[in-house]
Amino acid sequence: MTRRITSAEVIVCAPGRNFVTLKITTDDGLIGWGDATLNGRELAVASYLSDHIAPLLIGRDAQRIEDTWQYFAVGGYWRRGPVTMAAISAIDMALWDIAAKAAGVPLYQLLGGASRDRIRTYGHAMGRTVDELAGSVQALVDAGFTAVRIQTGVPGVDTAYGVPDGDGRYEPASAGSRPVEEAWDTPAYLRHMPRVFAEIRERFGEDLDLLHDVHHRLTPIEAAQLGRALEPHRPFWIEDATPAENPEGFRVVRAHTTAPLATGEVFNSIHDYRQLIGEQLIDYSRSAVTHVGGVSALKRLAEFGELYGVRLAPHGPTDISPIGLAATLHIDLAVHGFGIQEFMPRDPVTLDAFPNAFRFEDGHLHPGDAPGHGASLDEDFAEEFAYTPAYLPVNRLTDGTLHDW
Ligand code: KDG
Ligand code: MG
Repeated sequence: MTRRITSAEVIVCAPGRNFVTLKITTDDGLIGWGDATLNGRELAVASYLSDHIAPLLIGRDAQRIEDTWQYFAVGGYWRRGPVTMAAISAIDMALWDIAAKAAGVPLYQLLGGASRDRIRTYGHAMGRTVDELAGSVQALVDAGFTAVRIQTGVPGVDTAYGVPDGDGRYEPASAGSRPVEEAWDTPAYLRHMPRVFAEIRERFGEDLDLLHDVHHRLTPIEAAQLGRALEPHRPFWIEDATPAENPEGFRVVRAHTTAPLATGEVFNSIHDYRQLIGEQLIDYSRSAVTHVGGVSALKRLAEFGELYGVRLAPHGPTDISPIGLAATLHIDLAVHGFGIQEFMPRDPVTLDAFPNAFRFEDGHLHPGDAPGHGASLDEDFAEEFAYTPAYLPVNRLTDGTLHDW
């Protein structure tokens, strides 16, 4: 029995922020939804999908998920890359959604069933000062989180990754025709961050897990220094301590610290992890279902990591749409080698545009039991929110040199 794809539509909209969504329909009336959002480069993926891929999807058997993945990832000749892989991710998510809907079960049941009852998450605590940060940590603890990512301003530096300028939510991409320029000072950061960890540990005690995202800003030896300095305060992990495309750099970091390391949100293939996982240079793989190749690829990554004790900790910021987050949660629930899930609250208008079945309670998420992955796009509602160009910031050192953001 076959189930033919009859249409593949790409919808670009901005309920709360920009999103690219793929809607696949089959000849027996099933609809599958995929997230193809690539922050700051949305239209490239939309064109890749609608100009090059959608025409090839028509008539294919929606049940041949693995063959379709290989058809576009290998059959396309040009391998990998964020645009290609975001497109493939959306197709894969939509086809798994259709498969689970056809079976009448939540997606995790097709992925081996639940390996746990609920998914532990970490929240984002942020503040320009340590006092503000402590207030934000407290709010997360009050909401039930047992793990928090701590990001704060560095004295003498005007901007900070992960910290909003004013009150309210943090959203790094900003609307406009050019990226905003931010500032960075590595020595000031390296002096400040251990004091922040000490203070937060002191105020909140030993039980709370503390995470921190360096966002690729340190050289390997600087990252090693940070790891050593934070070690007494027991970080749960240090994320993207050094640019991820230099896997040998992680050998240097590893040689000097036992602080757990997480990386991978900018990766778009399991191949990017071969050395990092194979040599046990990291402890958590951080890919997004939307960027690494969908449900099939994220599950494969979790299983590769299991061989080496590297746990899956999927990327879950606001630029992963509720469709991407929903698909992620089914994998988190099903795979054995799961670590923790990032969870950033979405703009309420985003949640109105993307009805979904996942639920948050007491620091944990569950994907829900609706057939499929449980999320979709309300197209009529979303039509009111037109795409606006927006970019991630760029970063400069105090002397004006461009630096990793
Ligand atoms: O698009 C970039 C963001 O997703 C990224 O800055 C978020 O680093 C991030 C994280 O860990 O959530
Ligand atoms: Mg990150």
